[in-house]
Amino acid sequence: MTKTATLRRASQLLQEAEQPLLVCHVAPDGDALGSLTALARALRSKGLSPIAACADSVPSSFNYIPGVESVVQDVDDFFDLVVAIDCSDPARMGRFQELPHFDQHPLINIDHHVTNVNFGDVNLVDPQAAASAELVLRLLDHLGVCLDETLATCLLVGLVTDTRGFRTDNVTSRVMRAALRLMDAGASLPYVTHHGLDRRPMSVVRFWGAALSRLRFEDGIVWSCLSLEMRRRVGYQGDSDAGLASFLLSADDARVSLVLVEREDGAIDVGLRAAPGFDVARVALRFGGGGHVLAAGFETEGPLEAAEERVLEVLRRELRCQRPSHA
Ligand SMILES: [Mn+2]
Repeated sequence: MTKTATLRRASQLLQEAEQPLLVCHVAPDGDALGSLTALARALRSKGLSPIAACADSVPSSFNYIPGVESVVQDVDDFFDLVVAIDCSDPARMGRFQELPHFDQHPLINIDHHVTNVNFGDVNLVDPQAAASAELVLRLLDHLGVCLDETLATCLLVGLVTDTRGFRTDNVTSRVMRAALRLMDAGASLPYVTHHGLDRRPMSVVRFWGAALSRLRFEDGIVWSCLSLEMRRRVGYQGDSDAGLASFLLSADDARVSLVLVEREDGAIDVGLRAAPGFDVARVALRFGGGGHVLAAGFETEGPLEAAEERVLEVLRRELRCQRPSHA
């Protein structure tokens, strides 16, 4: 659990600020954007003028999150505090770190990744939290913010998407109680589940189709690689794997799933998922990335085939050391 002293320090910094810069991670997901928009709205209700920012543009599939239209990609306004949301390390904030005077302001780090490097002046970091949204809720409680339907919806997006509908192994009765509170405040679970989990753009379905046609399975590892050319052919413009790694892990006998996506700049985005009993955060850390025990990712150098070989080699080695006793 978050220490009260940490919550107190974070609240204090926020109350002393006028225009905090709130930043979620690049290639944003539902938790990043839900937590970002919730905190922005809550601080506005407290008389602050927060700037909600994400270095990458927000895909239209997130338009169902209230307030997402006010998330900016460029910041030239004054700010006097930085709040990093759902970022395991400073690089996840993207180019905002290069803003003049960025380092001269205090930084609150709100995150739940087990690989978080505690880069803030205040680290509201709890790897047992199911989502950063859970931590934002704790902070809002501490600030005495009253939950309304919009706030509750934003936060429920974080809980639902990061737990894939309350089915990850970090979902405890505490997480469910947080969700109940959000529903009592007016958030609709069917609305959030429908938009957050059950709908995806046609280009994503085509992207999955292309990836599935090149599926490989060996030694408990199921994987696929997506070249830039394939991605262009199906019209998928995102850099993420669009949930594909989680889907691949649903295959019987899959212990670990892996998706490598070639980006415009030639670098390769790698997403990893593991069945309970394996730790892919360790693998991601070795490549300079981060994440959770069962879901992690990193970025590595191209070309695609070389990256595939490199990652598989490390993964096979890790799987041999980590082989659970029942295997
Ligand atoms: Mn998260």
